[in-house]
Amino acid sequence: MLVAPVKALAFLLGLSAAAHAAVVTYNWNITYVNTNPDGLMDRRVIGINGQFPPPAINVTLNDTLVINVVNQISEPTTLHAHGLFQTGNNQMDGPSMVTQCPIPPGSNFTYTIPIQQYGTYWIHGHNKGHYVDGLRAPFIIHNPAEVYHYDEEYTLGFADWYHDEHAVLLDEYLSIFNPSGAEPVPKSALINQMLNTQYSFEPGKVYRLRIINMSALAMFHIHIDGHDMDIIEVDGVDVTRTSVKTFPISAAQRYSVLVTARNTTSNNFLIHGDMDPEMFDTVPDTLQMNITGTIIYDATSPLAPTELIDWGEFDDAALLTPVIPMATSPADDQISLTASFQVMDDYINKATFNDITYVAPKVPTLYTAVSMGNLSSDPQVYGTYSHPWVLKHNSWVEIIINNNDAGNHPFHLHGHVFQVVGRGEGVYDGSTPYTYFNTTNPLRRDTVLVRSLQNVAIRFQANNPGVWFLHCHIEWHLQAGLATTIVEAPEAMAGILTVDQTHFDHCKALGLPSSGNAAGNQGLDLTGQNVGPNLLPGKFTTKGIVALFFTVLSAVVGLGTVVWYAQDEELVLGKEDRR
Ligand SMILES: *[C@@H]1O[C@H](CO)[C@@H](O)[C@H](O)[C@H]1NC(C)=O
Ligand SMILES: *[C@@H]1O[C@H](CO)[C@@H](O)[C@H](O)[C@H]1NC(C)=O
Ligand SMILES: *[C@@H]1O[C@H](CO)[C@@H](O)[C@H](O)[C@H]1NC(C)=O
Ligand SMILES: *[C@@H]1O[C@H](CO)[C@@H](O)[C@H](O)[C@H]1NC(C)=O
Ligand SMILES: *[C@@H]1O[C@H](CO)[C@@H](O)[C@H](O)[C@H]1NC(C)=O
Ligand SMILES: *[C@@H]1O[C@H](CO)[C@@H](O)[C@H](O)[C@H]1NC(C)=O
Ligand SMILES: *[C@@H]1O[C@H](CO)[C@@H](O)[C@H](O)[C@H]1NC(C)=O
Ligand SMILES: *[C@@H]1O[C@H](CO)[C@@H](O)[C@H](O)[C@H]1NC(C)=O
Ligand SMILES: *[C@@H]1O[C@H](CO)[C@@H](O)[C@H](O)[C@H]1NC(C)=O
Ligand SMILES: [Cu+2]
Repeated sequence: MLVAPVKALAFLLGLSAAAHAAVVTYNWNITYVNTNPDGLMDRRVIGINGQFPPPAINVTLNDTLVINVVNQISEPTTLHAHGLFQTGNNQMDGPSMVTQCPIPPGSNFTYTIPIQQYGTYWIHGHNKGHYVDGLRAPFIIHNPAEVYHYDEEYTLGFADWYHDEHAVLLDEYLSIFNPSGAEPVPKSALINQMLNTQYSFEPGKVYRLRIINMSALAMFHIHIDGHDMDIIEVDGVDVTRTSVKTFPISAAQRYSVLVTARNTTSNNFLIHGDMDPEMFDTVPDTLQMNITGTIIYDATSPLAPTELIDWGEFDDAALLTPVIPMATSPADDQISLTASFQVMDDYINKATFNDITYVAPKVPTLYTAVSMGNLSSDPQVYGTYSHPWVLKHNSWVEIIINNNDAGNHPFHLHGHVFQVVGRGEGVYDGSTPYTYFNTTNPLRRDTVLVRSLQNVAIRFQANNPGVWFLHCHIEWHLQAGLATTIVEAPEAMAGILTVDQTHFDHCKALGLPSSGNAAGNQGLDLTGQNVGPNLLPGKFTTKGIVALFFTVLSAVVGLGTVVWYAQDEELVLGKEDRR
């Protein structure tokens, strides 16, 4: 049964006859569903109202979106509307233990979100890896005054797909038996969590394709046989029309492209999403790396052959320019974050920013911010392992994200689009002047890919008081601790932010405190705060640990396994060697 969203008119006080806004209500029971989306494996997934895939959300600028959630799965869960600013509405942002206690099984929570922006977004679970198990859907916000003309639109949500549940894979990933931190490799990839999607095209029409990467791990390269793509939107920001043959899209990023239909119906054409093998430690023979949807002009026409495409270089920030210009300002404060993976003193390979692996506090950080009075400006109250950064209201902040790892990482900041102002090689050490792309009108987006052994500088104005999570959007890396907490303008939260009683009821039901500092205490007494693993004493390097691990293992398992060991060591160390 598909439950249609309920649209109701909300009357605006005031004189404007033209502007009206609707309250759009979705009733979403979060449920388990048994299904076989890739045709290879029946499994339990997380869906909505007994349906899979979850339906897309479709609203218009200035609407109010209401999602009545009933948690009917056996674990606490939350929803996060990715890319929404949630100005004055931080309590509806959704990341578990950052802005809310998760919704206990059997309980309800209503997400009420005034729609203050437009473009292509997505909505997904933000507790544990619920989105990897299917709890993700496109979230489209229409602008009645679109910048570009088009006749029709389609949304393509690309995602990787696993056969085991996230919890099972996470146990294998964050394990002493995986010292190199090799991520679980997906079994397949899907468009809109289905196989064989089709998009009907008519000659003469212009189509807007909204392309969303809802993956846990994989990066895709997009191209369409026989058609050019003109990029017009990046993460909700309209950009100057730019024609491309192919472009890469990292986890959580979105692009809209305009595609002009051909003049004849004599062929049908494939839309390609090719997974980038660079992300995977091993590529199993059985994995279908390249997936396709089909543009249908005429069901009886033959398929045009696949064109060979050179992925080439694609530099989003150098290529694309926002339609609504916004100059950058000199930064009042600069934060430097260095991402790396290290075997910690629990002998598990964890992700760190500045050698700290994120561990959620006992009290969701937003509740600490609103309950600590003037101490809320002191980062100590948020706990060591939530890794907080307190920003002053309306200051301009530059964050340099250094990627000191062999893999590429897409970093996402909640509550903002930031300016991508610069990019450099290696770890920025502050000694040389930074080379900026463009301070006149830099690209703005909410998820930026930082390639291996490079750094990216982002800037934004701290004009959205609230607690905003900053993290890698590869779900495995978030679970490994690649996150930090931005506490924006706590001194300005009073009078702007509220937290409803339902939040506190959920904490109580889960046996969690809902006020006080990160440990649930008063003042600066952090006794009993959640603590993470720490770095091992200096002389142990990750590479050393990996080698030691296999040496010990081979001694334990015996000589009979020498060949197997040698193969595996090469495989595992291959990743380290790229450092
Ligand atoms: C949305 O609301 C803003 C602020 O009230 C108003 O200026 C704008 O015209 C509205 N837009 C639409 C499409 O209703
Ligand atoms: C959600 O589940 C409740 C039972 O808890 C049921 O009454 C209701 O009809 C369901 N709603 C939808 C939209 O499926
Ligand atoms: C989205 O909503 C708009 C406005 O209500 C409607 O015209 C359109 O058909 C909807 N699109 C989808 C895919 O449901
Ligand atoms: C939760 O929502 C469902 C469906 O809307 C309703 O039947 C149920 O009474 C609600 N439960 C609580 C505890 O509010
Ligand atoms: C989505 O992003 C991931 C991680 O960045 C990437 O590996 C995958 O190929 C992307 N998918 C698409 C369709 O671009
Ligand atoms: C379609 O045909 C018209 C008129 O012949 C031509 O101007 C136009 O470039 C063609 N468009 C495409 C996409 O081939
Ligand atoms: C996938 O497509 C790329 C080009 O985009 C090609 O180089 C590669 O060989 C293809 N892989 C498979 C397994 O077909
Ligand atoms: C915090 O507020 C208290 C009482 O409201 C006041 O006594 C104290 O001086 C303030 N502390 C700081 C650091 O402003
Ligand atoms: C920066 O962007 C502006 C606006 O798009 C453009 O006019 C200018 O040439 C760019 N400057 C540089 C140095 O790229
Ligand atoms: Cu990552």
